[in-house]
Amino acid sequence: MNKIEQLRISGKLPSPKGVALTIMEISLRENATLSEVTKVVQTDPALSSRLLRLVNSATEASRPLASINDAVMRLGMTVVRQMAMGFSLVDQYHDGTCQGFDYQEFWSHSLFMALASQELGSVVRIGSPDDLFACGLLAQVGKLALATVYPADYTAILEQRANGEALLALERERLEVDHDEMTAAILADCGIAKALAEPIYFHAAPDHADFAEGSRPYQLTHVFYLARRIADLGLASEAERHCNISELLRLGGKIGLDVESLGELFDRVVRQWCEWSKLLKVMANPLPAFCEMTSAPLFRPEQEGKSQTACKRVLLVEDDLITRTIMEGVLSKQFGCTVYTVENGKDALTMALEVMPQIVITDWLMPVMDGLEFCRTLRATDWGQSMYVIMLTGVETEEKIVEAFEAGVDDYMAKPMKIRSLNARMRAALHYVKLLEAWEHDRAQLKQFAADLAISNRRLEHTAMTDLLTGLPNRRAGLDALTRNWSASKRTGQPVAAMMIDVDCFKSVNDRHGHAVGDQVLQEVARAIQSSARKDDSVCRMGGEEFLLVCHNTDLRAALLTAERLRKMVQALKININGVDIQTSVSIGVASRDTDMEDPDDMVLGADKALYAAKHAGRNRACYFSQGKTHCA
Ligand code: GH3
Ligand code: MG
Repeated sequence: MNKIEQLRISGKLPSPKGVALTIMEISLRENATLSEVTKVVQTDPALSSRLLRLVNSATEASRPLASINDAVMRLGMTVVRQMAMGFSLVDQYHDGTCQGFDYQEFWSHSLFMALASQELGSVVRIGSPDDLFACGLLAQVGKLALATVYPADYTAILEQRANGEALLALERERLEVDHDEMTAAILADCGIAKALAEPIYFHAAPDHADFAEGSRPYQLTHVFYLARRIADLGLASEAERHCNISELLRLGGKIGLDVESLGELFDRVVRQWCEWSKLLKVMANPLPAFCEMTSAPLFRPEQEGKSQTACKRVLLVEDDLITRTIMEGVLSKQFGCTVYTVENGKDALTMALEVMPQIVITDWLMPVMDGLEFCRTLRATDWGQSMYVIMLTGVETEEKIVEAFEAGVDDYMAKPMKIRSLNARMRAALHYVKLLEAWEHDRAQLKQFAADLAISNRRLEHTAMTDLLTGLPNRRAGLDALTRNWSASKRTGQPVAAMMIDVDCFKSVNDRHGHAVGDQVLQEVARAIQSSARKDDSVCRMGGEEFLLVCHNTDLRAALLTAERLRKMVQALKININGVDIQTSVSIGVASRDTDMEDPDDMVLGADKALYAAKHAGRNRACYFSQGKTHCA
């Protein structure tokens, strides 16, 4: 028996109580009815008002529902069960005995993630927003479970301040089970479908899942990950926000959300978070608008500690041993910098190219190449532009200082060098380096963001023109192709023909074998039509079981021959689904561009009339439209 089974049997896993438990029991019965569930919900005013809030938040634009009966009907048995379970856990585990576990913060974050999942669900249209709310709320419930079952051990684990994979490994090592496994077990108990539970399991590290790119589980995993990162931003300290925002922009770009849409979504989630927090008695702090966060200063210089300035590379160019030794000591000990020393401008150039220092401190008067020439040469290179250069000067006349600045230095310092003065200069230099790094980081993020957005736009464009079931171009794309072919035909004088193809008695396939089998039959027919088309022809699914084939440079006679060949091909198709042979046929209406047709719509209309005639004449045949009349062979 595995660890989770043991815990389940011991009754220690967080589980719903009272009304929520009754709802779970009813809803898992086969003969359960919604009105039974409604009656139980009505006995709990808190649950009733929360369900009403949920149902009304998803339909903000339409008339709000006021009756719990309507709300339960709208949400359905599964969502009501999940929400009752989720809310019951929030109420019961507001607080607990695990010292290291912040229960308030946990629910605050979970609620934020629930609302972000719900909003993303309606923007990306990947699942029912209500379902996603429940998933978001419970996405990390395994942590609560570990805190509940092992309060002391989990406190010790949390004290290690591990995150992500490291935390999971620590949990497995000490408790033989990790919070992701616990979450999966609780979601299964809640009756959350596997199609949602699996993406939740992988959501914290989407790259670890091997879902096919673009598939529904893949998209759901990324939506949950983004929802989680949005919640992280909601609870982040002011100093942490900047990193979070850059990543959010990148993730948003991946699913086609630009900065503005992401900002609007975030602000909506924050508003709802504040409202919901009152209903659930969960902590929520007011947050600035998204656009304010993105335009906030990157960091405050006064917050800069030694740790932030550590490991900067400084190139010190000084021929005087004593000055060099003192400065090297200050720079490495006081500022934690890595210091490279050389004695003249020529060696300094070689060293600068090798170690790419962020800061250069150089003496003026030196043998071989002096500081001024070194600085000029440095600034003439691409790689030496952004280094911060401080010049040491023995003579502090205005003329000399101007000369130094003209050579490209950023600052100067008088000799003999004073430690206080060096400290002040270094603070300014480090401030510059920090800003430069933040700017470079942002630029890299924006570049990545723009690239992701471009890819996702191309994907969206493709999706907008493609029929999901058959993979053929959809009606919109088909009509575009029709217009293009029509114009080319007018321009070149070459003929063009259109065929409307409709599966015969398709409704009875659905009725007899079910909709899923009907879908597969449609896919087979689509494949047959596609394979019978020539390279320059365009095929599309017009909708339902109807297809349009536009034949380039084809007259009516040739089109009729093609139609007949296609008809026979479909009739001969052996479609075997789950061991059952299904036979089908198509009726085809053909028309070609005629002198009395004004636009492509006239040609399609002609093909439509011919299709109607083919159906009327008994189906499984091709008829054509010519000179205002339909003809069947
Ligand atoms: P006819 O020979 O006159 O064309 O009869 P029919 O049954 O093919 O036509 P009808 O218009 O009566 O029914 C078409 C059916 O196709 C009804 C609709 O439910 C079904 N249908 C439309 N789109 C899809 C789909 O994507 N998948 C499945 N499985 N069925 C679909
Ligand atoms: Mg049909």
